[in-house]
Amino acid sequence: MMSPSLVPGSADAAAPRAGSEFAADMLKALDTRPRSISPKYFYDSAGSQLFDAICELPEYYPTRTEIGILTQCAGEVAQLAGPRAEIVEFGAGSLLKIRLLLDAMKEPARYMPVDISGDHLAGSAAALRRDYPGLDVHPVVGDYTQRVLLPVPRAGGGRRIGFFPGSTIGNFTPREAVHFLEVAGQVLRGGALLLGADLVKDPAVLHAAYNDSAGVTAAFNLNLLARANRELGADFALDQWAHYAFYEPRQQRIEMHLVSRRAQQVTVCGQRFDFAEGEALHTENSYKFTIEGLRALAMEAGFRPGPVWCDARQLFSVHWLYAPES
Ligand code: AVI
Repeated sequence: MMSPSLVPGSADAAAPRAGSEFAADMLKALDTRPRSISPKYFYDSAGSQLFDAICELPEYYPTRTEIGILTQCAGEVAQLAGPRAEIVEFGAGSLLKIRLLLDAMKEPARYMPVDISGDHLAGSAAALRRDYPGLDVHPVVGDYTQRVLLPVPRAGGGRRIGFFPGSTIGNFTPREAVHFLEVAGQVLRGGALLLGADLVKDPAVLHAAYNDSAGVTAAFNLNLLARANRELGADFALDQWAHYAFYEPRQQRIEMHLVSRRAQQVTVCGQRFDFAEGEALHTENSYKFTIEGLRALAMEAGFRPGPVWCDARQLFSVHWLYAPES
């Protein structure tokens, strides 16, 4: 399983210290109240490995549930996509998931994963070229939340089908989600988007998924501070911070925070910041959706909702959304 490569900025240990986007965003987060930083900074190589481990946890149902749904619906998806489809994956995600689609589709013509991390793209592209010799694998390095330049459609090619699995859409704010969908709609004009979205459910199930008994999600959250220590010369004492994740039903989202266990001072990029006991850094939102809510969001961005597939327990949903024609 590969990490979701959440939008840009997954630069690793080689990133410059004080001048990096991570440095600027961390300093801004620490200077603002309430303190909050984008979840994209989870995904350095240590964080990506921890995310892969999360996907295997018994409590973390989304990955295996979505794979189950994709296995079931791949044939129908292939019918809807038609022959010689050109697939655009937003993020260089799980090879397992894209293989399920490619294996079901009729002569898929082209696969274009879009990701900010060239290394990530190169690895998955090489594996797919080897296994699908007739497929034109065309990685595109870029930020898929902004307008990306894709190659012109191939002569005689089929529809453009977007793929955005994993409920990564839930890590955007609703406004960011609509913006992403608008950008995707322009790229996929006349085609469709296959989108994975985690569903609203029993809060106990959600709570367990983000508070696993092995402590992997806690390590994933705390890795943000470890990364700041590695890359920004910060001095976060990791044992003085608590992973705190809870479901907020009004906003239908899991919130993850890092909470200071005591009053303390922290130095980041040579600047000192005070934390009171119990003060938090908000590190992630993970929105959950009703089927109708997700379809309404998609319509706001100009998509026309098509079929939806779910698992028997209604934990997760996979949506076929028709992209605007013009
Ligand atoms: C990548 N994303 C969809 C995951 C989620 O569930 O929101 C990230 C994650 N955070 C904690 N566990 C998994």
